[in-house]
Amino acid sequence: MKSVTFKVASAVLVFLALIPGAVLAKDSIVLGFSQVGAESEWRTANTQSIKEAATQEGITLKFSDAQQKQENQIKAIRSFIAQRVNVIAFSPVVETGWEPVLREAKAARIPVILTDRAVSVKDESLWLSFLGSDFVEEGRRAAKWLVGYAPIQELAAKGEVNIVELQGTVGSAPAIDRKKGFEEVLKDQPKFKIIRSQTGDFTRAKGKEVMEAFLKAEGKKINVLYAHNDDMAIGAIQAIEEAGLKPGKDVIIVSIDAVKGAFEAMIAGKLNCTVECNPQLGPQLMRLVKDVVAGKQVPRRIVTQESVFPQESAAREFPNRKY
Ligand code: GZL
Repeated sequence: MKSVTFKVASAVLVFLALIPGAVLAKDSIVLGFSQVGAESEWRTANTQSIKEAATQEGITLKFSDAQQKQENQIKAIRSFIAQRVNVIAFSPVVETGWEPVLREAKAARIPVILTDRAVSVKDESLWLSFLGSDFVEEGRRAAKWLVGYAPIQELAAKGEVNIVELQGTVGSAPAIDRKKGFEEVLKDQPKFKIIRSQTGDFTRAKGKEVMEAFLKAEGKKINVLYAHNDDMAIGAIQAIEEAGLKPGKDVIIVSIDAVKGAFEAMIAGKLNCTVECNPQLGPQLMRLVKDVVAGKQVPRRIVTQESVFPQESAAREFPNRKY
């Protein structure tokens, strides 16, 4: 009798294993995650949060770092499909060019979750849920802080406020949307002019290089730097100092992410404000993965809660920061 039961049980297990997404046991959930890269303090914190949360939740994580190249993310997603993971999640380095590989995931009946950044696809069924910040709102918050900053109001009362902008990675959702939100607020402020705008690809090195070019072209005409992330702002701070100017005074600087380096720069008086963009998406992502595998309904869009940190709050807030 026993051997019959054993045979039936093993047949059932084999059958289950053939059903894509079938889960044999809680801890057998396998998540394939394709990460943008390791370009910034934000990204490092985001990766750490995802890895720690997967371990915490007993989820097997197959993690791939794309070094900011879309072709590497596409390769990783194809590999996850071939390995028949239960769920695929990724932070798309740019918004477009994802239909083919997402159609392959759909054909393999592997659900896809977007984290951090969005994709632009016609067929909305190619992804199940998007967990991440509202980048347009982050851009609005940066501009609202700037317009309300007393020294800038005094400058605007006397003449124009000349802004240079370090954009994030070309074609990425944060770069597109942070620019959009910032300009939306400034359209009602005719004195505020963006006189130069160029990508620094979210890195310190490129941020410094482009700021050097801005300073060479515009010099002391620059009143404000708006950087789409803190890493580019920190690189630009070095360029401003090497040009003999005082960052945070001669050039007012507002950036986004609220990473440790930004708090250190604010405490040193070299950065004036950072808008939070929370990278700690790991726990929410793992809860989403479990719900998806359990066949539960999941929200289409989950927006992370975030704050704004002006320089005067930096010393008080710094000890509480987790990334
Ligand atoms: C934002 C994230 C951005 C960060 C940068 O959610 O995609 O990418 O703002 C990072 O620091 O490189």
